[in-house]
Amino acid sequence: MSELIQSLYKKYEPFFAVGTCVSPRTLETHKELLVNHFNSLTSENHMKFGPIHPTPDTYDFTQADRMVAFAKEHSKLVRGHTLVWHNQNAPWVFQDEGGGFVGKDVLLKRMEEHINTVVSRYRGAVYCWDVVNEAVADSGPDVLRQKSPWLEIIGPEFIEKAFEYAHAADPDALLFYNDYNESQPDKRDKIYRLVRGLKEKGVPIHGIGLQAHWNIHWPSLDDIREAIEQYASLGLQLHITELDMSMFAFEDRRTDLAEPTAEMLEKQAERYEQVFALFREYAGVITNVTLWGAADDVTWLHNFPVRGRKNWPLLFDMQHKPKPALERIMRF
Ligand code: HAH
Repeated sequence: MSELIQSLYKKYEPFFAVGTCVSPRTLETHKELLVNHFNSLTSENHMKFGPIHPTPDTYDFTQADRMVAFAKEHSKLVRGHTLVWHNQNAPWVFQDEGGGFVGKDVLLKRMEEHINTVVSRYRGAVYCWDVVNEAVADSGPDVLRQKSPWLEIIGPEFIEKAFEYAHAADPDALLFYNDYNESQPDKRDKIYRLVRGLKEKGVPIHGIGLQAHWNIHWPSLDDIREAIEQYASLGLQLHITELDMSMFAFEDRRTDLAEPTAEMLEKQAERYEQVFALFREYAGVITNVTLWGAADDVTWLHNFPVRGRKNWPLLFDMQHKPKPALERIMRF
């Protein structure tokens, strides 16, 4: 019973903050879990460009304001997610009046206005921002993901510009580059080179976000450790920003499982235990570990990468009860 288990975030207070993403719904449906077990909150969707800035002259801060107020009321940190990404944008951003791409100068102006408005509004309330999300290519020789309108219109400097605008809007906010497959050696090297280049240019960047969308088979503990070591060598702090531990390999197409098997739950508990032990080892550089969901009933992985494939990747189950994984990361 969650009443009987010790608070997750309190147990980890000597090491790092422990967070989760939230939605307008989970602020209500998962309130008890949020209040008792997490001390950092990230909006799963409502600070993204599309939801928060749907048309050129309108911002919709309703849901973001609500979660920031909740965080304030319950003394939680807030991670801002995310300012510049190739997904979940409002289509107008990249378009001119004829429906074609806008020019570089116009897009830079729009980006600056957006970042300035959003970051200024939450100055003092949001302590860190995922300024640029997922700009690095998954495979192939290119460092940067080629299919991004930000890159296509502005060129590679869209990244440094985003950090400069964010820093100007809130000089106290910690600014992060955030990505997934961050522990996969080829992509890890690209992320490392990108961030090293930014640091060398004096771009205001303070951390790397490791999304950590992992599963019970992958990535290896050695690859995770290697990634942490390499990123940490840049002298930045690291946040684990979107941790979940899927029961399936990425390419597994099975959709017939209604419940996790006992073996899956055990394997997952073992993996969570191992990765949290590793995070504690690096508590000097890792300052926040955020899960991508408070409990298994609200994970994005019920529909990604396979529609309708039920998944159980988090620390609390469908009924919000502690799973074996939670018990194991509390035992040290
Ligand atoms: C993340 N992308 C995003 O950062 C987050 O905003 C969203 O809510 C969910 C996941 C992860 C991702 C991936 O693991 C594989 C392919 C594309 C995107």
